[in-house]
Amino acid sequence: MSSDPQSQNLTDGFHLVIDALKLNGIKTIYGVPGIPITDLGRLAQAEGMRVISFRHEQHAGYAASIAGFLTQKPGICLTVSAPGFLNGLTALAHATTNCFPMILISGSSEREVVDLQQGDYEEMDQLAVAKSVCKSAFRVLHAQDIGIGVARAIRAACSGRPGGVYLDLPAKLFSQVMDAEAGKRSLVKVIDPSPAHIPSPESIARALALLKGAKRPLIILGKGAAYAQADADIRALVETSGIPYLPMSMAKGLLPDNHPLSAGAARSTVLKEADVVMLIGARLNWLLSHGKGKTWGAPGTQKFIHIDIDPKEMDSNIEIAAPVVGDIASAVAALLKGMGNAWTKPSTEWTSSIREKVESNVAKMAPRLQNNNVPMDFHGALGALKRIIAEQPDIILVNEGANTLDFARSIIDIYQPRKRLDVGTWGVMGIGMGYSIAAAIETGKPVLAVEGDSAFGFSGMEIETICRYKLPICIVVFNNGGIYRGTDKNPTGGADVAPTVFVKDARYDKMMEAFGGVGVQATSPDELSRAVKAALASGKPTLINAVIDENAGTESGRIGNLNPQSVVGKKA
Ligand code: ADP
Ligand code: TZD
Ligand code: MG
Repeated sequence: MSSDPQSQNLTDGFHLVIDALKLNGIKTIYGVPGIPITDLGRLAQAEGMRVISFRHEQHAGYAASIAGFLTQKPGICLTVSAPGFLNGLTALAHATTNCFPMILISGSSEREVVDLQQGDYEEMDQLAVAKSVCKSAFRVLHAQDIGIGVARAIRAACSGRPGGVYLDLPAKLFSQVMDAEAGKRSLVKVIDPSPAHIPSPESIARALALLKGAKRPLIILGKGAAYAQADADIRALVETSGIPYLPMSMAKGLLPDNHPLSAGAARSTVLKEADVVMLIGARLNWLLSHGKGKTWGAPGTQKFIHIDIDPKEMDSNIEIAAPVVGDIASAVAALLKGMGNAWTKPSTEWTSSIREKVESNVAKMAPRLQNNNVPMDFHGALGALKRIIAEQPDIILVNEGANTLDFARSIIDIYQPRKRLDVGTWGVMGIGMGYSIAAAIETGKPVLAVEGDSAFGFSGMEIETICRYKLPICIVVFNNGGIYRGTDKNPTGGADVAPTVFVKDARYDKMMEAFGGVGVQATSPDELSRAVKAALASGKPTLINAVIDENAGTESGRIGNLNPQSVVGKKA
């Protein structure tokens, strides 16, 4: 409340927004200041909230989205009107697509002027624009409705399938005053924002019957399972059932990647050969080839159990023999209970054949991960980072790029839940610094960001934010001189370089030094290892320019099959 004695008995829109957020346990705001929300940030800080100011709203938005994933509370992104709002919108859409709870709060211009299109400062009908990319969108016009507006936004973001919510707060709202007592009464504390969805007993029985009859069962864990924070039960389900599991990228670490039931290094074998597949918080989207085609077994030979909180997800791509609609914690607990103590584990014929495949693939890879080549290749550099994470498994790994992403995902083992954060459902570049900042702030753990040089560029300016808040983030830029590789040539022989190529021998480490952080150039895996260890030991913001052979990558990393290529008119 205001310290001005004249207004002891009054409150205003600014304070009501802050009080409403605080009442609901929200402690951090990620955003960029400006008209009309500058004072909102100032006052929020004065009232004890953490207000993290970014250089661009997109990265504040990505930070909010991953804060939502990590904490199950909506991450808050605060922006100015039209352009600031639009900059934050990409992240709001991203949060919705990835099922992360997030609220984008944007100031907006005067309704009367906007609606008559009379040309206000930063005029835009933001509510209408936001609607198509988020789960829900609300606008509050009166101070007495702020409490209910914030409550609706929180419940919409968290309940059912989590997602992005837009909250439009017109400039006039902030200076509206009302009686402080009435204001306090108008606030709403959301009780049980993501209520349990207990799956029906019939659906659990159907799933168990299918699992019981399976000869070659497989569990697929997705980032919904990581989000659900039912870590102990998920591990117990895998171990009690004895069923091999495959973690999707951000589900790595729910069980340690070196767990004897991990089929991670035998992905193509298990997807083809399993006869019953149980999906837990993973969609059958492009990342799983839609559950059909040559990645999978012959049509009709595989049956699916699907656990998801969103009923519409069932049969989205193929028939689901046993839909289990409910929240993962409740569903997994019910399955465990139903398995009891006398569950028959799958045959060792199935589990040992997977084990052998995993071990032979791991053994094949091992020598390449020890190489100390200069210039580095992806295996040598990532081998060094893999060994560091094995020694310090509470590090949060943030990862983006093409080759840098695909190689790191398969090479770096993760040992704890929610320790791998990456490009997600869209394969989006630009999450790197926003995710790193929120991961450091929300968890207090050290962060290692492994970034393609192109990927890093999308959010690179946020290294100033990292240095400003002195966050324990170590960024490793895998500098291969371009997108996928640095070797493309302009076929015309003209002065412009090819569209995928960057400045040769760029020194990203010097950028970090400009803001008082530590910059290091690493040309060998040994140097890289030493630099990362020093960064982790000091906790100082560090950027390591890891020089990677410009020939080392392949086009589009491992998803080259999705890349249409011209068959006509392409010059050699
Ligand atoms: P991945 O990319 O790892 O395969 P997806 O993002 O495709 O994962 O899938 C996550 C799924 O998890 C979504 O369909 C979402 O509805 C679901 N989900 C998220 N939280 C829960 C929860 N608490 N209980 C059940 N399902 C959840
Ligand atoms: N823009 C956005 C927002 N997301 C994208 N995924 C892309 C563009 C296209 N894109 C990829 O899919 S990967 C990538 C781009 C630009 C960069 C790959 O280069 P890199 O990684 O340097 O980050 P490698 O290691 O050189 O492959
Ligand atoms: Mg690159």
